Amino acid sequence: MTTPSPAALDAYWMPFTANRQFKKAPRLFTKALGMHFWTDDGRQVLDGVAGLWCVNAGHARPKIVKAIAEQAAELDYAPPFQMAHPKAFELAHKVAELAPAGMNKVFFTNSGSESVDTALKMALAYHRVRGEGQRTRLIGRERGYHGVNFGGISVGGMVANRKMFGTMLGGVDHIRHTHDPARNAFSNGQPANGAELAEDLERLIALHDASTIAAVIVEPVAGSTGVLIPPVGYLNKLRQICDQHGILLIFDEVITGFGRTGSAFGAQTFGVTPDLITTAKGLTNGCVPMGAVIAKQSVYDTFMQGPEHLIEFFHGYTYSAHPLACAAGLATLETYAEEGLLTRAAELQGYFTEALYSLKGLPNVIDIRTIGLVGGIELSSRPGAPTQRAFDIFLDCYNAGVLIRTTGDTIALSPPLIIERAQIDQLVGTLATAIKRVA
Ligand code: PXG
Ligand code: PLP
Repeated sequence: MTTPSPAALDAYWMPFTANRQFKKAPRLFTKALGMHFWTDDGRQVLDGVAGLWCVNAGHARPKIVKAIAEQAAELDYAPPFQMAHPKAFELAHKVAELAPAGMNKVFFTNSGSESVDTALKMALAYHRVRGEGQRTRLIGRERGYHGVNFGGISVGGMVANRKMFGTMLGGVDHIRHTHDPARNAFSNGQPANGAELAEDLERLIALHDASTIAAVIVEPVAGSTGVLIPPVGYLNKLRQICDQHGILLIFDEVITGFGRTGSAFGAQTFGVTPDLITTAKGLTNGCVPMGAVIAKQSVYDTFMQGPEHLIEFFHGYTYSAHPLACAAGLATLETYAEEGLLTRAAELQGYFTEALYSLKGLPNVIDIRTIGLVGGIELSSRPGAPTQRAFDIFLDCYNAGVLIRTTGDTIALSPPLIIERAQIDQLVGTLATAIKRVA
């Protein structure tokens, strides 16, 4: 296959991409299998980021491919409002089995962004059903990423994703982020310093009063903003403050869900149970778009009052619990179980961390953060040209046959959980060469 002409690339307005730059030198994948992509000019590229943090079992897994194909032929679509199909219930059960104890109700969406907006609406409605409808405030965190819908960008904390879009949701506030390189650089796992940053929530409670706050949403590990790992004790403290004040705690596990940190969910890795978990990505191994919100039994029960013939939660999507997505999800969870993938990151994290720490001391490397099979390598920015150094390293790796991801001047790695040790060596070795070459 030859690279398309500029005219052939014209109509597609690409998401989160420098369109003009890209179309001058396009990068196209035309095939994927296991740990690899292939480009349109036939080059093999090692996938260091599981597509976009989603292909946790690797690409084109036969069981998942077969399940999707068979489902398309058998039942392509079924309306999800006042109707259903069997696999929606089966998948919800399987997801609930993996979730922390007591979190056993599953609401399906089509993406992480939809999961986030669903969870925020659930939190608001939950308090209203309980007779505390004045709890309308939502609290996010600086440097949080919660997708791109209006709720998500409102509680999110990335200025570029917010500044163009007006006032967004009213009544939102943010606690401080936990990134503290001065105290925590090269922490190797959870940083020791910063549990007290959870007390920033008390500042907002003192300002707004707890009786106005519905929920707090955080990522257990912030992914998109540079792999920020929670300090020891931080999430426990957030949980404790929320409990004390009747505030729901939402963990956005769109990245950390389905094995990324060494357990099914980050909640389990860090031993803290939220009230709602948002997921997407790894739920279907990235094959068919799907997300889910997992709720505590007690949250669900609160809704199940009033006359039984009335709808309890006025929310849902045309494609909630889409049959193809449910089939993909069931086959994905079977694949994870058969191959022990949800705990594989815990087994490999020692090797992965050691490999990444070999980059310490290379030019411009100012921090390395790892947990499970996620890694962040932070580089000092070029004066006056933030993001350029990391982007040049991205291109260098790509040309050398390895796909990585950059955010700001941090390189993020999140390989499929099937990665082998030799492939970790290739990933980190290629990255080391690129860091030196680009310096
Ligand atoms: N919450 C979190 C924590 C995420 O990481 C979303 C919500 C939104 O999911 P959807 O499916 O609507 O994209 C995400 C998505 C990156 C990157 O480069 C990360 C995401 C998406 C795109 C790029 O880090 N995470
Ligand atoms: N816009 C219009 C005009 C619609 O009819 C619908 C759904 O019926 C939507 C938006 C929402 O679409 P979805 O349910 O796929 O999110």
